[in-house]
Amino acid sequence: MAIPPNHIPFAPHDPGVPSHEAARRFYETMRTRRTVRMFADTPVPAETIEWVIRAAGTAPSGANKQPWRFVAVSDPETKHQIRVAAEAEEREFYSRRAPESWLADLAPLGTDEHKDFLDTAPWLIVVFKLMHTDDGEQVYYPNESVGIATGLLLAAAHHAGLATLTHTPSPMGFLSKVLARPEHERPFLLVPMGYPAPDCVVPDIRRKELHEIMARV
Ligand code: IYR
Repeated sequence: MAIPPNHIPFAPHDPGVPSHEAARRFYETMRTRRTVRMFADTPVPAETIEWVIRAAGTAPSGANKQPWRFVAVSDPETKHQIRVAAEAEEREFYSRRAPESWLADLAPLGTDEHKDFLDTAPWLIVVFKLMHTDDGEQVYYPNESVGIATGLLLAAAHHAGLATLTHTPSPMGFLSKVLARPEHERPFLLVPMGYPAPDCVVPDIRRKELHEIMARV
């Protein structure tokens, strides 16, 4: 068959075991991922973070515009500035903005306006969505694209033995300011990354069973 313009042969991934076995093993790895709010201050090499971000950058995106930027923060001063600003927003959220029903839904998670982890975690990965590319080109499905990339980021970190937290201080505009990001980058998610604290505990939650999340036609 003639190769169409701009195309190259595809090299599929071979898991080396039957697909159900490969899929099961990946599930067994991923099922141990938990959102963690208690981090150790143990350093994580920048090289690890770079590989994790490379993995995130393999995500599909609308028209392959790759509308994301991952700002990796390890500077203690900057982390602290982020903590101070995030806690100010969160204080508003917990004391005024959040309706009672939302606070009731959060109660089992034990979250509050104290965000020690923003100082403690060795890395804060701030995920930005690009409203247009750095060259001014249009982007497509940026929310879907950056959402998928962030999912890969979490999976790659977990695969490397690192814990993550998907943190959504709201509104997140302060991140653009503190990190001096250009106008076309919009804060999407704040992901503290590092090793869990030795005494780390997590909420006792359950994941939905397959029949609850899957329908078959
Ligand atoms: N952003 C706040 C509140 C919060 C909201 C949801 I939805 C959560 O699942 C967890 C927390 C905070 O980070 O505390």
